[in-house]
Amino acid sequence: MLVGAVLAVGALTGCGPAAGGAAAPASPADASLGKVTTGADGVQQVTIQTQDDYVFTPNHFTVHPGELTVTNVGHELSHNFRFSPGGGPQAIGAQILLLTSGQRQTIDFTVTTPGSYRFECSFHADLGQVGTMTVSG
Ligand SMILES: [Cu+2]
Repeated sequence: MLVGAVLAVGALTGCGPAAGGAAAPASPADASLGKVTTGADGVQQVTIQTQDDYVFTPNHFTVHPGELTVTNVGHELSHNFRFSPGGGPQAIGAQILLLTSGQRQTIDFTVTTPGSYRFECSFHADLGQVGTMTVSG
């Protein structure tokens, strides 16, 4: 299957987390993770995953308002996904309340304000399970 255009969405420079010690996952198992695609209906979609190491892969992506799928490929841990309260220029209420092992869920969200939005697993945010979504203008 042909996958359509590769969006050259901005230069993803400066992706490094400001905080030290955020160990990157050993291998980007799936190259499609974090890649934004646009469906026939114009809705953008992006998929990230999490596992048993308290990390979202990737922990940064850039998107317009759209649809987000989060997959837990972990074997033991359950996670959730939400945009951190007060973590962006606009509140995003869409969230995944519980993501058990092997499960994937999709949320739809609409934002109109460009900027950076912090997301997290609220269970493990203290362990560094956080990330940033950039909404481009
Ligand atoms: Cu978690």
